[in-house]
Amino acid sequence: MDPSQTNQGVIPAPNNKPENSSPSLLRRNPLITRFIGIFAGLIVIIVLGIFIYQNYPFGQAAKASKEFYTGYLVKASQAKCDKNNQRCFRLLDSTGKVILFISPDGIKVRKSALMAMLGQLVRIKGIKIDKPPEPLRVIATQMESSSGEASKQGLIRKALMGLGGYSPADSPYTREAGTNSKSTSLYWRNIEPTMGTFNWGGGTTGAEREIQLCNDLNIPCNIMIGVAPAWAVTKSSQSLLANYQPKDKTPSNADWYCPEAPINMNNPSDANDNVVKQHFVDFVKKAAERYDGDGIDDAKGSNGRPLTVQSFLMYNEMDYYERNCGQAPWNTKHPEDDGKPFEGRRDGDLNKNGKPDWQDYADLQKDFYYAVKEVNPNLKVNFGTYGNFEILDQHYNGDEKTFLYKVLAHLQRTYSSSDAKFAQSFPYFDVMNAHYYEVYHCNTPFQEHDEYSVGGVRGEISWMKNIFAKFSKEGKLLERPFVLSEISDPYPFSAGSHQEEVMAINLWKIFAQSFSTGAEEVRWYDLGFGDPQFGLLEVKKKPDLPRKRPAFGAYQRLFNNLNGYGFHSIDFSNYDNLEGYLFVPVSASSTSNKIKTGNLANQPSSIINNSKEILWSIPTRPDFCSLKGSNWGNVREPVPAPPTIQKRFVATSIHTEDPFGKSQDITDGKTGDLDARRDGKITINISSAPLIVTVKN
Ligand SMILES: [Ca+2]
Ligand SMILES: [Ca+2]
Ligand SMILES: [Ca+2]
Ligand SMILES: [Ca+2]
Repeated sequence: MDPSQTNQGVIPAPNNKPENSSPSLLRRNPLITRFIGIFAGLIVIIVLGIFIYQNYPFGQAAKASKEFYTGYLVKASQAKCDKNNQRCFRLLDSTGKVILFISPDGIKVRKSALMAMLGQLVRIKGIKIDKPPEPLRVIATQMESSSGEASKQGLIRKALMGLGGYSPADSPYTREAGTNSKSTSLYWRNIEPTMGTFNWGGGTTGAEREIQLCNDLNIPCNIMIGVAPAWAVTKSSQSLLANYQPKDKTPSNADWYCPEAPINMNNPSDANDNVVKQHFVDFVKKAAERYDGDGIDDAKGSNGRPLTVQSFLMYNEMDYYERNCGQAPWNTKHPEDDGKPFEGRRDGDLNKNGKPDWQDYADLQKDFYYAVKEVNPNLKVNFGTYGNFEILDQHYNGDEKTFLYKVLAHLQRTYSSSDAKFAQSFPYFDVMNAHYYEVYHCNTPFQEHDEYSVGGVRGEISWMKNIFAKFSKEGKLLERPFVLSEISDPYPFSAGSHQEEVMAINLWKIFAQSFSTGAEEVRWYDLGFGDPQFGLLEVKKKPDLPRKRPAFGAYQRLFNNLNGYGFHSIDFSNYDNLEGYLFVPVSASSTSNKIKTGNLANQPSSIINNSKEILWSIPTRPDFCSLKGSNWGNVREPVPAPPTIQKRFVATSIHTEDPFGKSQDITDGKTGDLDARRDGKITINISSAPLIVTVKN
């Protein structure tokens, strides 16, 4: 069969049948006309009846023998097949999430037919669930290719992309790059340097200028609260911090590298004692009241209107496990236990209250949540920006040893009985927040968790969803929406082949993969004023102007393409050698559209005709992560080199663009159309460098 019939780009052929030009016989004989009318009516009723019978379950018996599963048929990587070659096929939904594992032995179709259907939207009938619960092994008696399911209504969310870290509001580069999602930080230390004295800055501080920019652009602003003042930290932990100084840093830099210990929670032997925790909660309430725009104690912007934000979270990368330098003091490990940096170490108790600091963080998260909600229930509370550090290969010691799991488990265990509002409030945040760096791409847990076999950021989000699903809320598995507040692929990280051009290419790839996870906002770290290795700009010492890296242009081009678009589905047309992510326009007046998921062919022409696909070729999937090592310093390159493949788009005209600004308009049958025919399709080469292809019909 023609594979293009099940591709995303299929447009239903217009009905070109000529009108019946000779109705004279029918007009002459009304009896025949009536007979034909009744007959046609009966046919319609029968067809409709069969359709309803096949697609809607009737009663319990029908539900129990549900026989229709529709999804994209793919092969699992060899590593995931068991000895008997079971579960080697899978059925995926349009986002790459697994619907069913399929045993090839149980499918009564020829192997060659099965192979021909790979990557296509297929419909499986006669399924018998052989071995519940998950993972399902299914015995399918029939399998057929389906030209489009698309019956499920999905929500297409506007892709919100921005810059994480420090993207200053007063820099022209922030606006030039483009942003519709933003974060900024409120440092407790700067605002309340001595207890009870507040210096908010009245719209002139960095943080309030950032909020002003969000408000000017009408985009969500997300606020990180952290970095305690010295008076809020136990004295004993301050001296303890000396042990955590990086050896290569001079004492004068210590303040930057080790800014704080966990705040004083309740340490009877310390002069500051437990008043500090209440001060923190009061500070959070003041901040929330200042930026909720409800007319009470609101900060005013330069235009006289209140400054408003969307969400608050507590601490950056609080799960860092070692030395606790760099604003992340809540998951330390005692080096005196040493051996390995993570495994086997005792939990740190830097604030000396007799409890592990991760547990202090969990308790504080609950207080933080209630503080913000008390001020204004419309404000969102996010989980702190989770760095996922423990999942690095050498530190990963099982899901239940990770900071995220331990915090959730502690909150559930401690407050399910003692907090009357537990059922509504658990897990004490509305939105999960995480960071992803491309050097983690091939980490084992990430690789295992992405059913589409991309791994990387898709695997990371999937892994975290899996952690959530170990807990329940109101009788259902716990779920939370996600924000990726930092993604990046820094340059230069180590010697080797990693180049600034690779950074630009990977920027497109990681953003596309990130949006396919359903993340509500995705931000690149960063513009360049915070950390030179990560920047879109190479910021030199004054008075030199920053130099734009290729990634700056790549970011800007991606923003211009995706602004007003939302992720629709993964392109399964060449599962083995293609990664493709489809985006469709979202109505300008809202942040999301109800839209048909599944096959793009079933969408209205207004959507097909303006769809965009970000796509590139890949080495055959199971080989993708064959490169050894995956930690900082090891640069991941696809092994072996990806092939150049041909891809056909159903279109009369397309526009292609690459991360470096090279673009082309191609018309069916004209220059650039590799099939050289005017056949309603345009054929182009896809290589490992991504392209954005906009269909223009
Ligand atoms: Ca207020
Ligand atoms: Ca502690
Ligand atoms: Ca309020
Ligand atoms: Ca053509």
